[in-house]
Amino acid sequence: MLRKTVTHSIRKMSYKLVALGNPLLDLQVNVDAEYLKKYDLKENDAILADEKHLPIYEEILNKSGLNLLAGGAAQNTARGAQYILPANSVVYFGSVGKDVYAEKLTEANNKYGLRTEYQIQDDIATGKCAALINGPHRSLVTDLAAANHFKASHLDLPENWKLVEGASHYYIGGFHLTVSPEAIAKLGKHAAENNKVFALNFSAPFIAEFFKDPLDASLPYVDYVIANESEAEAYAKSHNLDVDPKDVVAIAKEVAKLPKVNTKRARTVVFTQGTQPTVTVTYNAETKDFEVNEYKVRELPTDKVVDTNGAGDAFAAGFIAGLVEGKTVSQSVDQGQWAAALSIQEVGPSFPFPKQAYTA
Ligand code: 26A
Repeated sequence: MLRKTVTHSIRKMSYKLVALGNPLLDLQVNVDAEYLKKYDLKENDAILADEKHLPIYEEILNKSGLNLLAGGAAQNTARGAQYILPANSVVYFGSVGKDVYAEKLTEANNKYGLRTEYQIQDDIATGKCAALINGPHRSLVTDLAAANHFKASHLDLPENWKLVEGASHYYIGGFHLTVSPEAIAKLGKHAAENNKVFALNFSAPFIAEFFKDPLDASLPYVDYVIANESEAEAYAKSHNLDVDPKDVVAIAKEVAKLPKVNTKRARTVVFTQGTQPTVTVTYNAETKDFEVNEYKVRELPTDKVVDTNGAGDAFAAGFIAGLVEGKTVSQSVDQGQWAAALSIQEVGPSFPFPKQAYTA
């Protein structure tokens, strides 16, 4: 009798949030401005590595203070959301190799209770990201490797699709637009057809710039856009918007009113701006009205800032976890800002243990 009950509850258990992205191991190290200059890197950016960047990975292995940390933007968000939500709430999809890097990722994810359903590549290494910290800035240089080989068909495996069907919320790292727009569309269609919540992070300026077409193709599915001010600016420029590229409210309005597949939900655009207020714009397609709000951030004294690697992912974690919990947009933004402040006080895209509980 007891066994029967247990089997039943396991079968019924469903993960509310499904996340998709590029699992990476972060090689995080402090560098000076000169080092960034040598490789033509901006102090705050995230890029795909070119041939000329490849020596960086060797060089930083020999630098003192190197930290190996679980990274990958959407994976960080998934870990962060699971940190906040009850056990067995979040499952993450991505592709890794069969190596110690993947073991490191699994170790970190286990600590947070994040379930992963990786597609595993036999002959390709797990992706890595050189996270070059320079004071409050971070420059990220990524070699996707195995992460680049994720296939939408992985979601079709019956046990994986069951997880997709069981979820109510979906979170996509925009970085994955460089890998499998097909997988993103598959999840987007499912969410729209079933009136579930679908969120996309713009992830980096280069996505709006160089992956404009797949980005535009995914936006009709998106209920919540999450991005920062530099990504908003890149979007405005690459789409030739007739607005000031520094005017985040004007850009958010343009994005919010783009066509939408699921007309049962309004689109909300959330733009963070570092220590400046977070802006949200929600478009009501019926009345053609915009609701605009601004939220001050929870500013930290500078001596509490450890690094900002993963700060945006942590914000997204608190925000999407809030939506899963049924919180309002403004409550979810506050939880996002709380999560970002926690993560900024840790090394890399991490959260403190023992777990801290959110307070409004
Ligand atoms: C495709 N690219 C460039 C990337 C990334 C990435 N995650 C997915 N795809 N480039 C950097 N990151 C991750 O961003 C996190 C900080 O927001 C890093 O691994 C880092 O943990």
